[in-house]
Amino acid sequence: MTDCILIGAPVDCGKQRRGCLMGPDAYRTAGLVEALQGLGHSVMDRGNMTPDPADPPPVANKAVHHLPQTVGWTLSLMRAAQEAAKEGFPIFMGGDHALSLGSVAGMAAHAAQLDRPLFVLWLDAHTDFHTLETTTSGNLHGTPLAYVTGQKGFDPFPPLPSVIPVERVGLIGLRSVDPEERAALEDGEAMLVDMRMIDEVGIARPLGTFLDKVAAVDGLLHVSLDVDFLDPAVAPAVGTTVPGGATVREAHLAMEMLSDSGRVCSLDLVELNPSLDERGRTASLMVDLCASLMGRRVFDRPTPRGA
Ligand code: 4U7
Ligand code: MN
Ligand code: MN
Ligand code: MN
Repeated sequence: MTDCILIGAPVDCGKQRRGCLMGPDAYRTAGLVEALQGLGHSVMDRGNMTPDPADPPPVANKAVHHLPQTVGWTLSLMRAAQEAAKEGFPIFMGGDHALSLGSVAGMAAHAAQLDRPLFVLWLDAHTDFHTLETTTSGNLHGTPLAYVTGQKGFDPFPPLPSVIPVERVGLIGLRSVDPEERAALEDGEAMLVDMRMIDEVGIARPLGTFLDKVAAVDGLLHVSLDVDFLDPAVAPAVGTTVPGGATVREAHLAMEMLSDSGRVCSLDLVELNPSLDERGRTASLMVDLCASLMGRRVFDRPTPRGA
């Protein structure tokens, strides 16, 4: 039994194409509350948030757009995450991935207060490891992981209460990585799992290794699920489609293993653009994946390790 706290974060400033602001209501319409209640959890829907006012100085990179709004969302979400985490399990209903600048920074602050290490699992086609200096699209939904791991070049953003070391980050589903991101990540200690690795060894092995690492230091785990982690054939409602993504079963298996681990403390559901959906199928799939993460099973049995 978990106290789930739904936080609507209609962030739509992290990219050019609009529509992610409809995400929170699409999850409600697809039955997220009922699915969680059906699993025996209590659910508190806090409604939709707004960004704080913010007036950051402009940055040198002229491509960067919607900076004040993004900084404003980061401030309000950082606070909301810390408040919600004290009371239960926050589920951030996006909104584009710029929301994770705030949700993850806030969860990191929460974990630091508990004196527990926070790990982050990034399920995404992209690495989202640009800084305000390296981004060429200027789309800030491509930056959150660089910010929360303390990379340089985020001066207009609030200082991080707690930096997440890169070695506590795992990225799974990768198939679109820009040269600057690759250079920044290649020599680091993040666990990088691209689609080729999933093809070759499956998703269970690298995820199992990562979860063992979290357990070894009694860590907490924040999961950030980008719709484009999934193959666009099964999840079309996203602006940044990249072919060759995770299957429905690969995604469910990841969620089931995460649930078994008992380590997950918070979740982002990001990048759903309902105006691109087909009869709500992407929203429904995201709700089903969330249900798997929160304990839905066909039969109860542990994941066989070393299989
Ligand atoms: B998402 C991109 F150039 N790297 O910076 C960029 F490929 O949150 C994509 O993962 C960023 O959807 C995608 O614009 C951000 C691009
Ligand atoms: Mn992505
Ligand atoms: Mn993303
Ligand atoms: Mn893109």
